[in-house]
Amino acid sequence: MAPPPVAAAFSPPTSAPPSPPPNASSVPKAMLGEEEGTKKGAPPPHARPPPTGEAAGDACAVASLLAGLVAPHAGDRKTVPCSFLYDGPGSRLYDEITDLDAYYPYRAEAGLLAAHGRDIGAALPADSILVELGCGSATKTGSLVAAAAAARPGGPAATTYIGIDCSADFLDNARVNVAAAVPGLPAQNVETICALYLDGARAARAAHPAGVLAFLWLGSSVGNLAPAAAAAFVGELFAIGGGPGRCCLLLCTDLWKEGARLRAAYDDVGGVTAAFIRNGLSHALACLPGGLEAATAAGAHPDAWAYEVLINEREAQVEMVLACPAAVAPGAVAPGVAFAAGERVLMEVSRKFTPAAVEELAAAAGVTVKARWASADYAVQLLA
Ligand code: AVI
Repeated sequence: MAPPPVAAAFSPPTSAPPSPPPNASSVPKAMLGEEEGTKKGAPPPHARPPPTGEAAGDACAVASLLAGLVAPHAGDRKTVPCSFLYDGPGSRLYDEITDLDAYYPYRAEAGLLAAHGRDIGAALPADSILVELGCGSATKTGSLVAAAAAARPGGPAATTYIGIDCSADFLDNARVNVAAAVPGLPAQNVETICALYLDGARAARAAHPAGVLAFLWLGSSVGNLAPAAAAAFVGELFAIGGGPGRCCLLLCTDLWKEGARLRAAYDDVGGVTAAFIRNGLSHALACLPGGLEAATAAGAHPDAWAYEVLINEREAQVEMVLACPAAVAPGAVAPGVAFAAGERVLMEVSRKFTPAAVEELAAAAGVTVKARWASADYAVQLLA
């Protein structure tokens, strides 16, 4: 079990987003702190918990959970914050997802970084300190750091990498992996911060008050945030960094594509994603007073909920939904919570981007897209 984040685990949502999807009903501001290593020892950065979610199980996360289940606006689906997906079993299942042939985003990002790493590295400010959000074991980042180091006049000796993660185990791996990928990088130039994303960014800024920070956010996790939440997060990150000129952000995003591929990626034939999503519901119900027992007694154990993937073209997002198999009486799992037979609960949203959507996100955060590298499936952009 990874240690809990050392930094303050939660800041309350700053504002409610103006519109659905309901998974954006709060702007989560911390990362899970209870994740365990996985079958491969440590998952790739892509397999990281949601970028900014509260630590599921903490009081604030339970409050968000209740808010999503008790009284959605008329016509809105009930929701479970996606932070509940990433407990120990959930992280292991997610790791399995990244191995699935149908789950293309992980390989798409790796391919894009391999193809354009040199250019991307050279586009980062020559004096910038590379600060990776949710670095995990930094398996994909090493080559990027090497490319950035090669592009600067001082080479690796003039390069500093800071990995931020809430798992000390991952951070140990990150140190080793980055050092191995960048010959000549002095050991003291590889720093790690065990913290939540924004807290880690603050710590990086405090440790390097005069430096330019180049934040690296791999994994397309921004897609798990609704537009308003994503913009709030990016805006806050730039505020911490000191604004454009003093920091920039390398943002990786999955691209909108035809429904069949999206469906195959999120509704795999082996049912791994379904198990991942049902596990999130189990985790969430277990955090409520009536617990799983009450749902089970009503005939609504999470294993009996039907998994559905909805391709929402209007919002350009994949929606992962569970349908309740049987009515659960008001108050059985928690005060004010009831489920009707067949009722759908939104468990996760995965937004897919177009260049225009990234431009919109940047503008809403008060920054600009300065450069973009893309394949047919995936994109990396530099915001400053
Ligand atoms: C973490 N995140 C980028 C994944 C995604 O593709 O949205 C989460 C995921 N959920 C089901 N499969 C993958």
